[in-house]
Amino acid sequence: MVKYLNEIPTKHAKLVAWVEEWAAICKPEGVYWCDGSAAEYDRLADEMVASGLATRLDKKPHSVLFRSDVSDVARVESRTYIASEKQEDAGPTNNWIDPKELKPIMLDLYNGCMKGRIMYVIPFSMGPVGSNIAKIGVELTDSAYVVINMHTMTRVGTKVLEVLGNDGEFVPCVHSVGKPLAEGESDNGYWPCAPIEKKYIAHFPETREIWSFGSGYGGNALLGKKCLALRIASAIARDEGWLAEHMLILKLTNPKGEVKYVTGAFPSACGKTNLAMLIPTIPGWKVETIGDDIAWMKFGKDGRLYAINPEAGFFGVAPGTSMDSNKNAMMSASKDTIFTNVALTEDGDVWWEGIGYDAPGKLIDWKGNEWDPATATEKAAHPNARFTAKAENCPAIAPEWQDPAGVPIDAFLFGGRRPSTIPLVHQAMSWEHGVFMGSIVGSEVTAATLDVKAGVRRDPFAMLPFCGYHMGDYFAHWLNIGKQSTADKLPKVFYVNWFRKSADGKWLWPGFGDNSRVLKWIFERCNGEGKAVETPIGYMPTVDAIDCEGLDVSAEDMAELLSLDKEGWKNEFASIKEHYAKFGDKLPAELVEQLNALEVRLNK
Ligand code: SAT
Ligand code: MN
Repeated sequence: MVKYLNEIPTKHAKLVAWVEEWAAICKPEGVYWCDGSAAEYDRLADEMVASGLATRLDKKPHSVLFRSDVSDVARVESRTYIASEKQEDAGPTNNWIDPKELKPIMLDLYNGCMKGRIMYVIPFSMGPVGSNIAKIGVELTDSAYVVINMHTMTRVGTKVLEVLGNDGEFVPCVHSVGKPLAEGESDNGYWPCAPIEKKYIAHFPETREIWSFGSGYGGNALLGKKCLALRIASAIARDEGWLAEHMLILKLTNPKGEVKYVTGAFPSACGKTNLAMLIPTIPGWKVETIGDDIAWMKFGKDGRLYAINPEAGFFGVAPGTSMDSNKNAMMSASKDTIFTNVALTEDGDVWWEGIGYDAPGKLIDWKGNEWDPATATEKAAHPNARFTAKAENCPAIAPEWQDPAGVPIDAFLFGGRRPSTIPLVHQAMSWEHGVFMGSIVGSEVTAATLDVKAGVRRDPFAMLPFCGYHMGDYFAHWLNIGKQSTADKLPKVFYVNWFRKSADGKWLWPGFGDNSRVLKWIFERCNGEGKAVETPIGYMPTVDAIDCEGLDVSAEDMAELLSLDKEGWKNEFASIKEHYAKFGDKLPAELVEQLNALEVRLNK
């Protein structure tokens, strides 16, 4: 028998039956239906502070700090699965496992996994409640940390159940930290999770289910984010003819008050959140934020693509975020914030590497140990330490960020960290060329920082860990999207590179607020203005087309940033061909044609 801790707030028979089925498997102490209220958030946060799992921050109003287990600090791609019925539907970029094999393994783990804990039922909406682009999910979890994070990152509770009605569709999401408690046992203030070999973050694209076990951290546990809004949604979007993308959304306003909406896909560690919240260095221009991580886009009746941000908050990387690098993110996280794995100061504030000032004395580091700036040999904050902050607390949030109709997109940006070859900005000559650009997105990695060989790590559309189906089919889907409208209505596609270095290894471009100069050219191009030359790789700005007023970059450096590196591009071909070979006969012929045509143009 299921013990309910509060009243069942819905008459949705299928939902209630599903909750009871999982309660019978997981065997929690009781089942609690979340209402999404501020009182619920405060009560759960207080309980976690009282039990020692969280620390109240005296210097940050209404904010708490958590320290995770040292084994549970990030998404684990090696334990993330696409369990489609056929292996070829998961494709070469995903871990595939037969659902018939995985489900019994996981059911075994789920059996009794919530003993001694509460099962929280979280009805949530990805996207403004009731928007026709939004989707509803329901997450079952035994982690109160997950509940309060979901409060900030999604729209939770009663209003969602109202939209769901008695028979609405929802994506079922099951989550457990995988650490049942024996009679009388408690967590003793330690972050509960399961060892790595028992962690599973599983997606069933055909049945649109998510099962997660063993981790309490970020995208492994907040199932609305990467699991639903990207992996499952990408499969739904393919079937329904729309786009679920790993993209920021920004609103760009020129001095005349004209507006363009821009989305951008960049691999991790390329400053996506910084770009979404950028403060322009050129007078009269304004950037406002719609979203910093995910965009869902559907065609409107007018043939344009309209985007919503399915999230309601930011799950941002703390280290490196400062008043200089991203003032708007710092302000967003100045109150009502959940910090995870940052360091704690003696006076109850947070600190991390790259916060912009030295540690103000001794700290407690992310592992809970004393940390002395004079003698420390390790970092005080984990490099993947996070802040969970409300979008509504961002000073740069656009007034229309919750418009259920979405915002019409004018331009797509792709980019990565490329110290050589790729110019500051170039524009695609057609939709197909734009899809080609997205398909070859990559970032340079050094052997020292990642367990992969040095060179360009291709991360097509920045979706490598997030595409819920075969990447070759995903490219084909993008090509199909272009056939559903006309060039004048489809977003223009641009490839940007803020990370170009000179031969002697110094940055050629200052980045951050000065990226607004490139956004200005993109804005002009969307208006059919902006000076450009046609080159073999696409349209590039003429040297005088980028607004350099007040910019501290020499004319030679500017020329290099905007030059076509023919030799570099020739080397690029081998690397692109190697990348494309992975997709076998699922690689669309249009992309091979794009590559061949580029090679011909460059060799002319
Ligand atoms: O942990 S998340 O997946 O939400 C963030 C990230 O790794 O990009
Ligand atoms: Mn992301």
